[in-house]
Formats: sequence, structure tokens, C-alpha cells
Amino acid sequence: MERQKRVAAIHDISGFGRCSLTVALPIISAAGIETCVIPTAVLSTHTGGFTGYTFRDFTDEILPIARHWRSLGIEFDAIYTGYVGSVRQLEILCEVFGMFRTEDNLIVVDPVMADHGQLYKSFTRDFPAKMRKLAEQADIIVPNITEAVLLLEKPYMEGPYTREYIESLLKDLSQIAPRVVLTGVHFDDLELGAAAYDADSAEISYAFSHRIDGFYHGTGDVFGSALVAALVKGFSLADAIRVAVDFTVGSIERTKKAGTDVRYGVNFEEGLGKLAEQLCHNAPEKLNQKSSLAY
Ligand code: PXL
Repeated sequence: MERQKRVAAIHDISGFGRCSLTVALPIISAAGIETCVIPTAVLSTHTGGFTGYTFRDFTDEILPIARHWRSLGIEFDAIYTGYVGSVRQLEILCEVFGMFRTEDNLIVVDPVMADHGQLYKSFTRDFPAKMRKLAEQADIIVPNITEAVLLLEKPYMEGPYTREYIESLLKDLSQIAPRVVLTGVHFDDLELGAAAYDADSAEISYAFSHRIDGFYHGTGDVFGSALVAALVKGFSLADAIRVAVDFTVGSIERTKKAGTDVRYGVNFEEGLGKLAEQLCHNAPEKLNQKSSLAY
């Protein structure tokens, strides 16, 4: 029997609002992957649209936890980081990557810091340049279009985009990390999805779904977690973005139907059964890239 895969997820815990670790832990675990966590901070809610949230910083715990794991000889098939609260934490995470990097594990950095052309209010102007340094240590980066242009120090443009624009962004981003997954890609107003580029094979792939209006919080983390789960389970980059797009869109659809406050995150929980079925039992080669499974 194949050894069970193991992932380290390093994000904050926002107790309410379904993002970061409260999303990564259940989604990656549902794929049958052992999921270990380092909380970088504990908040009562995420910072997107709530006021008065509590915040307890865990910066000083990150290295001691990582060193303890190292002393136990624990190894990971992937390390996955998302929202990072400060420049100091970025530097610490670079050190953690150095401790756990192996020949064949995956370091996945989602450079969470911006959306819709705007840097999140909690970050200073110098943050994107520092995030780039962490992203340079990754095997795969997962920016949205705003984060991509901030990493590249290019101006933000509203979509719809041309294929040439997206593909030139992918190639520029591959100077930062060899595999790139870009989210928020759209060539018209009807469909939205992700594009992926593998600089080693020069292969570009796309996964689209119908666009659902409205901004739902935490969808980047739902997408990133499903992507990490699929990649660790051996799915190709092209298949993994298909899985992650379908799982995210299914979660948004359920949430929209229920009329839930968009700050509360999306109902990914009711898609976990099908995701588990797909990632635990389907051999990667059997996934039909064009099929959009209903989550
Ligand atoms: O989903 C990204 C995220 C994670 N954690 C915290 C956040 C955000 C986005 O705003 O505020 C605390």
C-alpha cells in the first residue's frame, strides 16, 4: 500500500468566516492526506469586512514548532502557505521552507495580499516585494491577477483579458516560481477560472466555469486547498486546476442559493464527500479534463 501523504499547512486560524486553516485542514484531510498545521495567528474572524475582531499573534511560535518537528524527523510531501500577517513572518517562513525542502516535495505559496486591484488594508506598500522573496522559494505559486501584477510590479488592468495578456503574465510569473496557477482569469463576462503554466514542459492549461456574480470571502483558500490536495494525490497541474475550479464553484453556488452573508465564507463542507471520492478513489489518469463534476 502506498504511504499516506502528509502536508504542512501554515496559515492563520480565523475562528469564524471559513478561510485559511479552517478551510485548508478539512479540505486537504478529506483527500486522505495527513494535514499538520502551524497557526501563524488566531483571530476571531478574518479581516475582510468585519470590524472589532480579536487578533493573537503566533509569530514567535512558528520556528519552535518547526524545529520540534525537524527534531522528530518529520517530512512533508507539501508545505502550503497562504495569508501571512507580517514581513517578519515572511522571513520566518523562508527559514521553515529551508528546513523541510526535499528533492521531490512541493512548496506551494499562495501570495494572499490583494484582490480587485487593491492591496488589502492590513498590508503596507512594501509587502508585495517581500512576498515576492517568499514566492521565489516556492515550487508553485497561486496568485490572483491583482497579486500577480503586484509581484511583478506591473499596473493592474480590469478584465476581460486577452489570451496573450494572461500567457505573458504566466511566463513572467514563472521567473518567480517554475509552476504558476493564476486565478480570476476571464476572457469574457460569462466564464471565470484559472490558468496554469509549467515552465519545464512549457505547457499552459485552463479550467473555466460559468461566472457567479458577487464576491465571496475565502474562495481563494478553498481553491488553493483543493489544488494542493489534488497535486499531492498525483493529479497533473491541468487536472488539479479543473478539480479546484469545480470544487470552488460548487461551494459558491450552494452559498449563493442559501443567501448567506458573503463575509461568512462559502459552503465547501457539503462538497467534501464528492471531493474525497474523486481524490481518494479516482486514478489521476482517469479524470476527464473536460468534465465538470457537480460538487
Ligand atoms: O482568505 C484570506 C485571509 C486569511 N486570513 C485572514 C484574512 C484573509 C483575507 O482577508 O483576513 C486573517
